[in-house]
Amino acid sequence: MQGLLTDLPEKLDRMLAGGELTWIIIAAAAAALVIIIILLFLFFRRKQKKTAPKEPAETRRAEQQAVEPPEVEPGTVTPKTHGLMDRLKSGLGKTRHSLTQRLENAVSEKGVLDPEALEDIEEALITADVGIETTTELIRKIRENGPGISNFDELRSFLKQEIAKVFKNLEEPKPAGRKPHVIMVVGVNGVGKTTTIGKLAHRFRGEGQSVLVGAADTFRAAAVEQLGIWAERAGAQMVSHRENADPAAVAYDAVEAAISRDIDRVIIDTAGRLHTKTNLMEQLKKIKRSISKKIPDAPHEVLLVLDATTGQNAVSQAKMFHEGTGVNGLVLTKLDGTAKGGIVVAICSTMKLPVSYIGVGESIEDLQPFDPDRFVEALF
Ligand SMILES: Nc1nc2c(ncn2[C@@H]2O[C@H](COP(=O)(O)OP(=O)(O)OP(=O)(O)O)[C@@H](O)[C@H]2O)c(=O)[nH]1
Ligand SMILES: [Mg+2]
Repeated sequence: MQGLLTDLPEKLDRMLAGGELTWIIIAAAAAALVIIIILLFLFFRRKQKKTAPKEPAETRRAEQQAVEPPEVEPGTVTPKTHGLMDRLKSGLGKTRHSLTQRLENAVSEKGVLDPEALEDIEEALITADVGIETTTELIRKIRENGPGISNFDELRSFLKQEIAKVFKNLEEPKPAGRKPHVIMVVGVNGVGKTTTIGKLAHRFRGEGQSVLVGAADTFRAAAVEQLGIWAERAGAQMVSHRENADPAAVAYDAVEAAISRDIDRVIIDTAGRLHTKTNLMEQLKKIKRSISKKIPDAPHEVLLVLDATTGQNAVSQAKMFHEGTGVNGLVLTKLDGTAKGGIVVAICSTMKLPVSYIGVGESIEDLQPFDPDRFVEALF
């Protein structure tokens, strides 16, 4: 080791004379330069990420967590039709993509609707959860019109027209003769009842109506809190009791408060029920009765919220709730999260109940009144 150190100046002299040291210094400087450039690049990239606008999903989540109520001016949530269509199209994107691809493949190969093509069309509709019954009926009609359908565009417009018919002539809930119009919202756990109430309240406030929400989901304190945040954001009033209070008493007080405060719309939130438990259904009936003690023809709307991603299970939920509570309108949520948006068709044709609203995203604007023509237009 000592020998090495004593030899070092000599070695350096020799390297200098031979020009080796100059090369080593140049190489070291070049390496240092490269390292500095990489560090600068990483530094600017981080800075850029920090200042870049948030992704829409992040923004939406942040929006939902915000407790500050937005300024809701009358008319602010009546988006232009093309805006609604764009949102609907993007919400139904998964369903449309899968369905059109399958249908296109079914007809494009031969240009005629032979039994094999019909089988493929049937499979495409069933995969989109249109339901066996409706699909069988549609296939029968396509077969009858066979010669008139020879390409994808013809098939598409035929299906649009036939599916739109499923939604027509369904009895809509009648508006209340006088104030307040009472809406009771029911459905199993986690389907989106409270979120839908928040979106609805925002929509009605945007139309210039006064809104009061009743926190009749008293099973969890968090449920009242969640509804409170939505009410605040939408600019709605809220009536709530303590945790575990009688939900029917909350509903009664909410309607009473709405009458005395001259409110236009009352929306009652209820707990997520397991439709298989009869006692829970009994409680919903009790809530309904207590509402009608204040206003005999209320609730004017019993809206059943169904999660579109649960597929055919939503049909059995609809049957159970309809039997128990006399549902007169449906809300299909989370259509943005599924390729099986055809469930809307299956439920309407099975239940003969109108779809009042559809949820196509988590943001406050992502609830639309259901328009059959717009829906089929966005579906294919
Ligand atoms: N992607 C998407 N998510 C939705 C939609 N509607 C509701 N959600 C989400 O569904 C989840 C459950 O919503 P809630 O409103 O709490 O459901 P709930 O029916 O009130 O649930 P419980 O009170 O527990 O019975 C939340 O994360 C919502 O953001 C929708 O249309 N699209
Ligand atoms: Mg809830």
